Amino acid sequence: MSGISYEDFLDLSYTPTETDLVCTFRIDPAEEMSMEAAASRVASESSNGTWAPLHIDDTFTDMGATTFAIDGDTIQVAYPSGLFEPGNMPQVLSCIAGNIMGMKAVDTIRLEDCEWPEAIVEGYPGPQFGSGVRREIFGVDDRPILATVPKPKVGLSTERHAEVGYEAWIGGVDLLKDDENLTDQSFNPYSDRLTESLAMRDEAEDETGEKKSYLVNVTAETNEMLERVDEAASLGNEYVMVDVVTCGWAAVQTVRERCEELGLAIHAHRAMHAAFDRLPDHGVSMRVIAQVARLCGVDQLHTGTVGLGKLANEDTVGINEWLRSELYGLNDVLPTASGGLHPGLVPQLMDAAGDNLCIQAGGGIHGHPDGTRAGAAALRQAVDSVTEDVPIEVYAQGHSELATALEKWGTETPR
Ligand code: CAP
Ligand code: MG
Repeated sequence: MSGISYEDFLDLSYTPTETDLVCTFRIDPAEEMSMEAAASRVASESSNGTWAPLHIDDTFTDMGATTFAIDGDTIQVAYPSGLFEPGNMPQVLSCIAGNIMGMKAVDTIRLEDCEWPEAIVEGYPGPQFGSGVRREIFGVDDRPILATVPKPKVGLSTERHAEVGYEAWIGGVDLLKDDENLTDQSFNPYSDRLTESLAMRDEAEDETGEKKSYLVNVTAETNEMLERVDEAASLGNEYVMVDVVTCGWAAVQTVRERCEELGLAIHAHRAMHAAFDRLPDHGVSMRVIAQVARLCGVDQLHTGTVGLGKLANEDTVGINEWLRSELYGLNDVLPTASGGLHPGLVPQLMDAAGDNLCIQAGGGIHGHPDGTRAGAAALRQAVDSVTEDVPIEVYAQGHSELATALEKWGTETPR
């Protein structure tokens, strides 16, 4: 018989193996708790330890994690890959972002980053299309794809919602997007909305000669969600939208499988992420949420607006770079910039975030003084000004919709 104790999970001479999952945390130890003791408890509680010393015998498989680095308030923990069930994202998060978030040994703890080894990555499908949606669905690879969410976000009748979509598609956006608050309510039922919107989509395609598609929100209980996915595919749509944090990663994994069978792309909205990532010293960073989303296989993911829009953002550029980085052959994810965007912000956005993007605007299109169609045209013109390398104010001289948008909103962040 021997034992394990929560003090034994610290070894500053340990070098992670190539199969270890390495997690970086920032921690603030509780009063009278040393950094070393708190760091050791993080590794213990998130692997095979607990608050009390334990007895073990030789039938025990050691799946203990090791805190191997401490630098100021930053610690690094290596987890053996055998600790994790292959392909089970909820189980991974129960370990690395579970009980430790509430441990009294730390006042605050934030999971900042993960380095995912091939041994774990190979259990996940990754995105089916990733940024390939631009080329494969729209035949476009020299500009961001553009999306719009009708506003008011809820309360529009089905007919009105579809008309707003039509206006926006004709004006120049590629994608109509449901708001996350809109699923299957009586004022605008899912099936009716899907059918009517796709009929409008077909008209808009005929009139513009461009490919158009619909980010229809299927978010619901998992079985219900699968039925909605099936319906979207059977009516000839190319996408579904899933609110990935609120519906949970297990559900995302199930939807991803079905979408592979049906050839549908997944647009991931991220409502509730700020409950985890907004406090700078506690929770789970958006970077890690984005990593989880890529592993589980979403094709597009909201990652913020580089701080230009209406919502607080964390390191959009760094997250976008990670989403595009090589990850044992997994496809990349197309970042979606959204939240308070309008045409005047597009040059700054593309300067910081590039053109391999989806740009999504609600108020910045439907709030245009001349309505949705003009608003959509203005957003498209703003993108054209960047791709044609003409200053936006100059481009606006020959494009009245853009000129009106600039008069209204300038190039400022909205409040
Ligand atoms: C944008 C939006 C999106 C947010 C989500 C909204 O509308 O539809 O849900 O962008 O934020 O309801 O706020 P506006 P994020 O264009 O009218 O702001 O992308 O940061 O997850
Ligand atoms: Mg919304």
